[in-house]
Amino acid sequence: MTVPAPDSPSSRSLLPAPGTDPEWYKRAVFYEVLVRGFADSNADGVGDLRGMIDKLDYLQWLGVDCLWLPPFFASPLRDGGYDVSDYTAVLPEFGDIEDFREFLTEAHARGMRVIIDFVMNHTSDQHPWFQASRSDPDGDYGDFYVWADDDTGYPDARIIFVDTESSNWTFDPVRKQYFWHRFFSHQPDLNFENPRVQEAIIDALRFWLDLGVDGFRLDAVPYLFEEEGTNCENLPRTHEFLKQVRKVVDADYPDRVLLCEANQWPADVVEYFGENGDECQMAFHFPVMPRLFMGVRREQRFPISEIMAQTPAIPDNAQWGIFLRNHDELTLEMVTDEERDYMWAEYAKDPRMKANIGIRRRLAPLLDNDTNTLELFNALLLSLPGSPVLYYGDEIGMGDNIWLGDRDGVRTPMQWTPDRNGGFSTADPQRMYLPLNQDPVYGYQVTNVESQLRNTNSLLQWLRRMIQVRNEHPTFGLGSFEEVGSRNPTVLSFVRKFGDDVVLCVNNLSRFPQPVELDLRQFEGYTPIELTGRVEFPVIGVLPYMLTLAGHGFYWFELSKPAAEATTDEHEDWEIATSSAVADSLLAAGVVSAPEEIQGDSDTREHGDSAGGPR
Ligand code: TEU
Ligand code: CA
Repeated sequence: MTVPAPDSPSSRSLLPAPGTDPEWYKRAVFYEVLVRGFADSNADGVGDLRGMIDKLDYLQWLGVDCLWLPPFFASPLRDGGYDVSDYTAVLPEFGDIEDFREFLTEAHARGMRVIIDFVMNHTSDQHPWFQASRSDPDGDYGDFYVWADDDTGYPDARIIFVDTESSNWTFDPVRKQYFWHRFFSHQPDLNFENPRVQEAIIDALRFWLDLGVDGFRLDAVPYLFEEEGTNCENLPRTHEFLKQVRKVVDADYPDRVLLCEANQWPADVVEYFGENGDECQMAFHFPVMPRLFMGVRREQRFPISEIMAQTPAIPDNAQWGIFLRNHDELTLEMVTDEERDYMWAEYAKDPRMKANIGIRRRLAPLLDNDTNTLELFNALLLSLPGSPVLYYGDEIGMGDNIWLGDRDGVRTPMQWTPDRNGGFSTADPQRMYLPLNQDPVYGYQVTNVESQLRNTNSLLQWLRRMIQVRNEHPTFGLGSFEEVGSRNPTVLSFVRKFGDDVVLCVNNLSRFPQPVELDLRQFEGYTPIELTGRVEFPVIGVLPYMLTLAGHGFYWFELSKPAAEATTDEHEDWEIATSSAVADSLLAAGVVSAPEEIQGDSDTREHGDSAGGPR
């Protein structure tokens, strides 16, 4: 399978010189890819770093700017690598440091950055630190973990992996004490009260920064410190330590990003940016994700509007990371109990689809493999404020396997071709680290990169085109977000503004065609140009702007400024505006609630986008 050469390799070949593009992450499209699941270069049934190198041309062709690699460090792999037994060693199955160095070089040569996962909250119980801590309590590592004589401490801390854990304490028969763990009992939490732990973690971060990684996805950061009488999440000491990490990165490693994973409510997550933007540059926006699925299934924009309205402003140098799916279950930790029941009822009809507080399904099966819905969700991912984070395989609509354990059903091998093992590996099929999907709908025989490369109407080709359109408009990464109201609750509309780069996004969350009247008076005289076809739509007047949308349809309009001189009919328009007929329709469209609200004076014309529309 040959990947077509990227349009203009030269333009993307060189990354800006270090220190010259500190906020690259605000314009970037991220792509999460499991080393274990992408490509097997040595026929042992396990993906590896050399396999990743073989697929960099494909990722460059797709148009992604930064690759996020979940943990590939030494690990017993009991939690997908998030149980690290050596922070500075590559798991031999995946390759070695030289393989990683070459992977980094080859990615950078193609203009793609690389961030790697870093799990600082806990290690594997197989980590030599823990082995030493349990066997020699008074030794150097005796205080590297959180030990106690009983399991009564921190009772207000919730259990995260409710499917497997009944307590956050586990008794260790060697040390005859209990150790603290927020996740699996084989993942003891590090004791960040111990300055030597903090040093060891920063040393490990420096190891990878010295190698040239462009940043880290900081795993499970809300849980670094514990305190009696609290839920042991988002504590001030945790923020202090992350600010320390940021200082180190800013001081010695320019243009590197810290993307934190804090599965928390917006008000708590924004703290991870630091009030002066001195903590993490990026944070995942967990609460918006489930509300996209809720809004579309309820065919109501309110779940999305509300969470956007509840999302506080963030520091100038900060950026949200937005995603639809990732390597974990679709988490429902940040929704209300009724919303969680609704989501389970709608999206997890088979109990095997549930995992912990969430749903272990991939994007395409969650959306019943409906092309329009898949395109709508990806359009929202690429247009809502924040940098989009794609998940490997979702670009071709890969399926899942709910018969596999834990979250493995969404971590199956990438499907490249209809050939043996989907072109992922030439090993015997029974040797795969996880079986490839082989069902009639999502099986690799039908859902694979090769067939979609050769089909210009495939999801893959469509997504690539949309990423290109997004790259032509910096407002998607850098612009403000302003929802545009309308009386039709099934339509979510918003404007992204960045200087003259103004884009109106109109999204039909319902499966049925919908009409909508938008209050675009602040853009009176502007011409909407649809971005995928560059077709001009009627000039915006003072009347509500009428649009009709296909089921799950969406529009991206560039709102281009009117030519300087006002045309005659536009003047007449304005005069008419005051007439009663117009008043009625503005009332009918719910744009104003009383006639006297309709302004008579002339100033709206001049200021264009600063008057009228909702803020
Ligand atoms: O997950 C951390 C975490 O907070 C989880 O609750 C997560 O938000 C939830 O599962 C959402 O999907 C991280 C990793 O993403 C996960 O794979 C690891 O198992 C976990 O840390 C422990 O390291
Ligand atoms: Ca391999």
